[in-house]
Amino acid sequence: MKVLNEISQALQNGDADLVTEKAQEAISQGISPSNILNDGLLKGMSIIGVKFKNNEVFVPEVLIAARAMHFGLNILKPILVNTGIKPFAKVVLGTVKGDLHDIGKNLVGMVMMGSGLEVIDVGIDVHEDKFIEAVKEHKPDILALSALLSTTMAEQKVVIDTLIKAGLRDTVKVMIGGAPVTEQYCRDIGADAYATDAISASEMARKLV
Ligand code: B1M
Repeated sequence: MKVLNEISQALQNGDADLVTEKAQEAISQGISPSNILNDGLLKGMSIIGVKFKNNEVFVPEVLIAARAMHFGLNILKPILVNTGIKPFAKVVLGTVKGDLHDIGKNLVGMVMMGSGLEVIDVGIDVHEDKFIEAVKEHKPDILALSALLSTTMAEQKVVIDTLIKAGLRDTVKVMIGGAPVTEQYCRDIGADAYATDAISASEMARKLV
């Protein structure tokens, strides 16, 4: 569909205003949020990811594409989040220490909210002690840890080890995710669940509780 290609292209160009305009146009054409997301926004971001890897674009271009992605997600957020379902469980969600990637985390949070979970987002670059404080304060059913770098995924284990030391491991289920994370890694570090994307993260969260 033309408008989805335009969204993808505008995102690659880092044109946040055009992404906003085209995302609104796509909604008014009756295109589903998941199509807008997968075939527009995420398609554009994945092309940027490949170009970044191949040194065809650099951090500044990726940053402005990420900003455009946030604008697009903001247009979809009301549709993804407001399904009118009463929250049945609580999730504390954050990106681990040393990691600044938040697009995937935000998306996971939105889909979880839309499927009836209360989500407390503690942000990015979150120190293990801050996760522990959040568990003590909010008493969530699930602690959801995102990591996008192979260098920061080890922090997911640090958080689990810190939960054990604090005597809190049995009070909360731990879910992990992010591009470098695998099912095997989930088992290795003693997490309760792993999910590959936002939809399966919300389905997995429902199963866990
Ligand atoms: Co970064 N970056 N980045 N980056 N960046 C990656 C991740 C990379 C794969 C790019 C590449 O080389 N091809 C690479 C990591 C390599 C590795 O470690 N294996 C990389 C690198 C190296 C870096 C820097 C080190 C670059 C540098 O400075 N030289 C640096 C690190 C900064 C830091 O964090 N300390 C860096 C910086 C950045 C920006 C700040 C410029 C920007 C982030 C902006 C932001 O998030 N606000 C950025 C971006 C945008 C990317 C890419 C291009 C896109 C990531 C993204 O948002 N994808 C990325 C390349 C790529 O992924 N193709 C890349 C879209 C998003 C919806 O997908 O985040 O995977 P994703 O989330 C998915 C799933 O992973 C899953 O569900 C989500 C939705 O479906 N998921 C979960 C995520 N969390 C989950 C939690 C769950 C369950 C599922 O349960 C709890």
